[in-house]
Amino acid sequence: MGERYESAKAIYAKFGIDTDAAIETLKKVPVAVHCWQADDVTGFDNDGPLTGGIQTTGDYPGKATNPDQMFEDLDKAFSLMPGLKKVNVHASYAIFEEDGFVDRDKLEPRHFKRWVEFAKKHGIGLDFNPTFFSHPMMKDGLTLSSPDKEVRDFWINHGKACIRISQYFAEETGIPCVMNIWTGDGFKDVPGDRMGPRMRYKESIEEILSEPYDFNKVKPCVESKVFGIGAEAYTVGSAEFTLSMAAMHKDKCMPLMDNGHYHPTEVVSDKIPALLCFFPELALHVTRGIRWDSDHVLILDDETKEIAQEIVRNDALGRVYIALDYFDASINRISALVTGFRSMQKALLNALCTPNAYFKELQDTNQMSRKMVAMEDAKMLPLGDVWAEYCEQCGVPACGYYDDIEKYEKDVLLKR
Ligand code: RNT
Ligand code: ZN
Repeated sequence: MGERYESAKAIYAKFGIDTDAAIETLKKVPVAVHCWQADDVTGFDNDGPLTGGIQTTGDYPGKATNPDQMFEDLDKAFSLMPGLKKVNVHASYAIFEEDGFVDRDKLEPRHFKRWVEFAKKHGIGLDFNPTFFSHPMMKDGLTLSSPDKEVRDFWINHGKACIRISQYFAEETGIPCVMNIWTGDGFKDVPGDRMGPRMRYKESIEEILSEPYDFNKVKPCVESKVFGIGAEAYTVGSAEFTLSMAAMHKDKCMPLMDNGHYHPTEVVSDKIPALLCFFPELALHVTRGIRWDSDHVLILDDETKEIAQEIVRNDALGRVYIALDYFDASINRISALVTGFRSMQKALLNALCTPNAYFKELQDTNQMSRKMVAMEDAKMLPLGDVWAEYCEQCGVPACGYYDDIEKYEKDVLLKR
């Protein structure tokens, strides 16, 4: 334990904060790392373009183009991340090596065996996502809400297959699997019927959720969105739609909020405590939108800090499933994975080292001026020294990790 940590610990203690306890708590909070940052959301099951209203920009060299490279990159990224991970897998990352290709409606647990092996090697859990995009059965921009029954049935069967795979993940790892339902279904221009697609979407999701699963192990959730690229006028799975969906099926699914998916002045940090009043559990995609749902790499910005604060100060670390969701193809992808994960961890550590009980007391006794001053003072506490101690205990560098990534780029990525 360094001198700087000793001194920081004493400073925090004056504010009633036990930094050792904060470090121990943080070590147990899982944050799901999204595999799709490693290959620009390409996946292993198709050669087509990325569709569904999302886009990656940039052509930085060295992206993972097969399972071996994916696992190699995730191993490298993990070696620079302190704390507890999960891996978030999309159905498009099925691995067919042994038995040949099957379409998404026919996927089976065996197609994800290597993901389970990877998780077991690291002693971590897996999250899962049906992939309702980058596929020819997305017809006229629609999947589960299509007016064509054949299209809907294909995607319903995909959703059901994904429930079975999620159950397999949970059983194999012993850790619950969050399974997120997101579709880019929507229209570029003003629709002539807004409710029809939503009724079909509702019925399709209900059918997917009729597949048997243990809700203690499989945690389906529904993610909302305000708009997508090419679907600017209307999104079927809007905020009100998905929230109502989750509320009506509280015994078998949860809401998922992606902080890139709201109007620019709305903040997910404020929505977390609102939902915690009603939902036992909820899920997040933490990202960084710039002007719109741009999925930039997470950094330690104000909203990331505030999201972490709302989880911690409401004692909800056990009720909120935290996952990352961004994709930047213009920079080194290992640096994107590592930096985003570390930013979330820093935000959580910051929250755990904040005198929130004191702020609450000041608010409840209407000492608002003192609260403002105290909150500003807290921003100057020596968090960096606590972070350095945490990283040391986790066996990763506290900063300056890019040299290591650059070496990996030279030795591995640029040789691909
Ligand atoms: C898209 C959603 C969705 C995807 C992933 C790949 O806007 O945020 O979560 O990013 O499923
Ligand atoms: Zn998302």
